Order: sequence, then C-alpha cells, then structure tokens
Amino acid sequence: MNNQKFGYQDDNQKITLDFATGKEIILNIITPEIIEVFEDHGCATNSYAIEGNKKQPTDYTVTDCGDHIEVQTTALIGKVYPDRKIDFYDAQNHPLVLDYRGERQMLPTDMDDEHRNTVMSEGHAVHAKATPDNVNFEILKSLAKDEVFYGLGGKTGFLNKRGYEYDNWNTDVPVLHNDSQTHLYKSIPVVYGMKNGYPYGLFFDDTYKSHFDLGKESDNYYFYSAVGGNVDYYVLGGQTLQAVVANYTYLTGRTPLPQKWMLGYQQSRWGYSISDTRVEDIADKFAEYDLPLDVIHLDIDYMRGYRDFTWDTTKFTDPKAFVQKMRERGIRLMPILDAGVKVDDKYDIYKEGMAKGYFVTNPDGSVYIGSVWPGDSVFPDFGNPDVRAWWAKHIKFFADMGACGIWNDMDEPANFRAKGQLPDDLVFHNGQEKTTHAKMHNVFGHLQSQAAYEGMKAATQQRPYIITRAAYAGTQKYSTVWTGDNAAVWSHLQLAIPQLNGLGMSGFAFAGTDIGGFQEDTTPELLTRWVEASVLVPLMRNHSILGSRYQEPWSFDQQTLDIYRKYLNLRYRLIPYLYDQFHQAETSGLPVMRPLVLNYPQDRETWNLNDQYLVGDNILVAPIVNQGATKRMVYLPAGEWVDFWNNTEYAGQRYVMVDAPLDTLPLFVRKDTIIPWGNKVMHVSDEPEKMMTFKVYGNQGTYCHYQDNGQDFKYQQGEFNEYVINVANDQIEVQLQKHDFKPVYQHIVVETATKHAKFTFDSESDQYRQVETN
Ligand code: MIG
Repeated sequence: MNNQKFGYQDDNQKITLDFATGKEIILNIITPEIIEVFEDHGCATNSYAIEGNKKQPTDYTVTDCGDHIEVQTTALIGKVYPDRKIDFYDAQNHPLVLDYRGERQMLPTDMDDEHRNTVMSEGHAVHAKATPDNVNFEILKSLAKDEVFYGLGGKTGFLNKRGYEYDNWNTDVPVLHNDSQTHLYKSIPVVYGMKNGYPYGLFFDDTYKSHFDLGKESDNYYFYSAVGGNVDYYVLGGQTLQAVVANYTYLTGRTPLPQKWMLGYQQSRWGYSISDTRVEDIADKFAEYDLPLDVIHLDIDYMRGYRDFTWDTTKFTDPKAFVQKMRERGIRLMPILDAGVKVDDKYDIYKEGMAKGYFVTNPDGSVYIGSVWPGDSVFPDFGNPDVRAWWAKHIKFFADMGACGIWNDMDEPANFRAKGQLPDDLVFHNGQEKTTHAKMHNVFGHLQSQAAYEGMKAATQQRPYIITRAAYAGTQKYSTVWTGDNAAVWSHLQLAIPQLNGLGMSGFAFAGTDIGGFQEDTTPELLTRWVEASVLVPLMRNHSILGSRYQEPWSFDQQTLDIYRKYLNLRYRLIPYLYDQFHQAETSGLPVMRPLVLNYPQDRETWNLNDQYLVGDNILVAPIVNQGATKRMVYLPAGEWVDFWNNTEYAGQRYVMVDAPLDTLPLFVRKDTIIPWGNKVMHVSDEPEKMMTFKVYGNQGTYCHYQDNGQDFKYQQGEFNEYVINVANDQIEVQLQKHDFKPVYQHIVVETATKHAKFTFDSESDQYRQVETN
C-alpha cells in the first residue's frame, strides 16, 4: 500500500508530490506566472481549451522547508503541506489562492420533502443544491473580506460575481435570462479574483458539468466542484489584472484578427430568409433610408426542410446568383447552421453520416434520435476528428455559394426531447476513445465551430467568420459569439454590458448581443438606447424572433430612424479604431471591449461598475440603460477625459453628471489621445481606403495605426502597414513606420482643436509630405 511519506520528485518543471494518504498531486510549471495543479481521477487528460505545448523553460526552485514544500518561480510561490493543502502567493508573498482549512457549511434550509412538493405544486422552481455527495470533487479556497470575482464568460448578473453561484453546463435558455439563472449557453470555467487588491486567475480545465460558488454559501470560502474529470486547474499570476488575463489567453488562445467588414453593422431576423425577395427588400430599405450595412443573416428558413447544407430553391431561385448579386451591392449573407441533422433516407448528409457511423449513439450502439427543427434528428459526434473533417469538408457548400460565414445555433446541443438535453450516457468520441455525452457536452459547440472554422479557412483562404451560441474555454480561436436569446426588456440592455465585459475578460474579444432584444416587442426608446450602447460593441447585430414587433431602424418614427442612422455612421467612422484594437488584442490577449476594472484595478470605484465600458484604453462608453433617463452619472477614472460631443474636459477619478437626451450616448475620449476617423461609407469596402483622418483629443498624442488587406492571412507574414501619428508642441508628424502592404493612404488628415493638417503620400521617399495646414 501507499507507505510513502510526504515528499516530492522534481522532473523538469513537473513536481510530483507524495502524501501519507491519498493520491499524488502534480504541480506543472508552465511559465513563471502559470502553475497547473493536477490530481488524477482516472479520466482522459487531453484539453480542448489548450492547444499545443504551452510550457516554457522556466527557472524555479523546490525547497523542503520541513513543515511544507515550497515551489517558487519569479512570480509565484506554491506552498504544499502534508495535509494536501496548497497555498499560492505572489513573489512578494501576498496571498492569492489558499486552500480553505475547514468544512463546507451548507446554507440552512427550512424545507422538508412535503414542503418541497407544496412549493413545486404552484410552479416555483426548487433548485437542487450542490452537495458534496453529488459531485466528483470539491475544491474550497479561502475568501478574503473584500475579494471580488470576474470572468466566467457570459453568465447572468453583474460584473462582480462575488456572492453568486454558477453552473457550467451549456444550455438553451429560451426564457428570460435573469440573475437567478446559474447557466446559459456557454461554459468558460475561468474566474479572476483580487484578494486584498492582488490579482490572480483560476482556470478549471474540465468539460464535465461543474459548479462555482463565489461566496454565496459563505463569506469564508468559495468553491468549485465537478461531476467528473480530473482535478486540473491553472493558477494564473501576473503583476496586474491585465497580465493575469493575458496569461489566460496565452493558455487558451487569442481572438484572431477578423476581416474588417465583420466589424460592420449587421441586420438579422428570424423570418427574413423565407425568400430572396424578402432579403432583398431589407437591403433595399437600408439603401433607401441611407443606412450603412455589411451583413444580413439568414435564419433557418432558407434551408430545405431545415436540412443542414441545403438551400431551398423554391424560396431562393438561384441562391448562388442571389448571394453574388447582394455581394455586388456590398452586402454579405450569413447562413445559420444547426447541430441536429434530419433523419431522412433520401438526404445525403444523413446517409453519409449513418454509413460512416458519425452520429452519436445510445449505449446499445443504436443511433440516438432526438428532435430539433427538422423533426427527428441525429447529432454529429464532433469529438471524433474524422467527423470534424467531414463536417469541415461540407462547409465548402457555403463557401462555394459565396456565403460570408457560418452562424452555428442550437449547438449546446439543444434537443426538443429529454428535457432539452441529450441523455448523459450517449456515446461520443474523445479523439479515438469512446466516452459519454457527460464529458463532451460542453465542448460540442466548440468542436462544431472549430470544424466550421477549418472548413471555411480551407475553402476560402480568408479569415473565417463563425458565430456560435455555445462555447467552451478556447472557442475564441475559432468563433465569435453572441449571448443567445435575450429579450426586448430594459434589464437585458443592462445585462448586455457585464455579459460582454465578462466574455471579453474570458478571452472572447469578439462578441455581441442581439440589439433591440431577440424575444418580446421592443420599443423605440429601448431600440434607440440599445444601438447607442452597442456603437463600439465588437459584434454589432440587430436580431429578433419571428412574430415579435419589427425592429428594423425604420420600424418606428422618423426620430428613431435618424438616431439609429447617426450611430451607424458613428460606428463606421470608428471601425478603423476598432480594427486597430483587434490587431492589438491578437498580440496582447486583452479584450477590445472591457470593464474599467481591467485598466484601473487599484481604483475601487471600478470594482462594481456595471454600466460602463472601455474600448481599448482610450474610449469610455457610458450608455443610458434606463427608460426615461436623460441624464446619468458617469465614473471617469484617473486622468483627464474629453466629452466626445462637445470637447468639455473633465478631471477623472470622480463621478460627473452628464446630459443624455435621447439622441446622445455619453461618450468620452481620454485627453491627449489620437483616434483614427474613417470615411463615411455604406459598407466596408474590399478596396483599400484612399484616405484616413486622425482626430486629436486634447493637445498632443501619439498613435500607431495598423492597415492590411482586411481579409486573409497575409498579415501573418508581415504584409501590413503601420502609421505613426505624432502631435506635440503644435508639431504634427505622420510617419509610415512599416510599409509591407502595398496600398497606402494617398491622403492623411490630422485634425486638432485648432488645426487641420493635410498630408500626401510621396512614393519616392515612401513617406508623407504635409501639403497644407489651416
Ligand atoms: O429559438 O433559428 O438563438 O438567434 O433566431 C430557436 C431560430 C432557435 C435560436 C437562436 C436565434 C435564432 C433561432 N434559434
């Protein structure tokens, strides 16, 4: 039997710890700021979140200190005790993540079985409590008095997750999303904390159903539990909260630079795709009302009987020609694709998949039949790499049609049978091994999106545009996300900001919500405030459910239309700024849209700020999210800030009261910032822009602007340009710092408060010449 005493073996950044009782615990030193804690529970160890070897050669020491063993890098100290407890500190010995030395104290309940039935008989939900006996393991960590929590992907509730519990189990939630729902469509098991102001992260890489209690049950501990998998979590260190987030995206991957037009405005509704004429009518209206637009989304009706990879030619006479025709008008089409495949012996996808054994089976080996839009449906076993390759190959169908991407829906996966889920014991693959749905559920959407990404990339050689509703940690490498079926209620406009900020901190730099609200009937005021709030949200799409009140920009009065247009125009002006931010995000691993706490973690006022966001470092958006409000308090963090609309300057680190009549979004630019200001356009052009303007807020500034072809992967070989704009002491300079993408702006204009300087490109010197100033 295990007779070993407390001790360790040290093997090249892998420290195996032995205890008098219980399993060994392994500490893997990934980088100086990342340590993995692993305890084998007999499950597969491959990761769907982390691809490739992330271990970097790292200096570290392991010391036997008598009563504990100490593992130290330049950034983290791990102290392991004979009773299996582990504590992590930063290099200055500030506690970050400490095992809790006590037992859980379950919340008291006054409900016995009889009362439970009484309560349920009226229709009230009675939530099962996470108890130690219905999970595989629980990990309790001690909680400090002022500890705050962020991350977890797009959960419900507020920015700071302290005091709430959440589950990780991808679920189609077609009812109103509110604070009491512990889980929605995505499972991103990363949480960031600040203990006494010191930041850390914990990433639990387990795809099984898991649970976070972040100080709801107790003020003394928080805990994580899971129903399966190994104990496998990463302690993320870093000097700042930003560094911690960058470490998480180092591990799980960074949001790749999108094609530029993906940042354009997008219009959708379940119902548009009933015919080509209906879609065309929407495009016509955008033109008629002078509204810019890049993408129209095609919901499920374009398919033939909801069969994946089909296009109903009774609704679209010639789909390919139609896509091409719209493309010539500057509009791209984005078809939806569902997870469930119709059971139909005359349908090639079904036949092929059946012949190859590509669908998920019951434990007895028969193919599992659920139900989705097409009626009886089967589900591809995306855990099998051959199935992904097969799916990816069929994606070519859409690429050949000229579709601009793939919109993955119902990929939790959702099912109309078995209480909306697939049964836990269905047989899936995890690579070549057989496993269960319980393990693969939370990565179903991830793997479907990966297949779509790879299929599109192979077919087009361009940066794929994939949107998914379900996701796991790491999905950001393949797909953008939207937050699913929200509703046209003010609380969902309020929810949008913490949700998107949470997704951003969890790696998803490219995300959005359905503008106007998907379910229920919007109002002109709600729609107006929603489009204002979304002006710098990375994914900008208006989407609604069929049967709801129309919510296209022209659906209400002239004022609503005019304000909507004003913000679409502003969006297009700011696309170059957003695109620059995406370029930076790909290397920094930080989100584009972010909560203030990410940039100002020392400032306690930012810790619970739910209704504001930053875009990069220099633009602050403070939307109106309450009906009837025409003023609001805005918290401006340290520094000086300039009101975008009237150039009023404010000192930061205080609240200011600002006016926000219906047509005004409170918008601020950090003083002494330069912002690129795109041309007024109706669509993002395929052709390189001939001219760019830069606006100076304040008196000086430096800005580095990025330019590439906006479409393919050549930028990864260095095919891009960098412009540096410098304004200081009344001097304005424009420099082409890097010129490896051939086309350049012919003209550049720099606007300061008092001057308007125009520069022209001189091909001889490969630089800009100032031609006039006034
Ligand atoms: O609600 O395809 O979240 O965006 O319009 C039923 C129809 C299924 C859910 C998606 C929504 C989409 C809808 N789908």
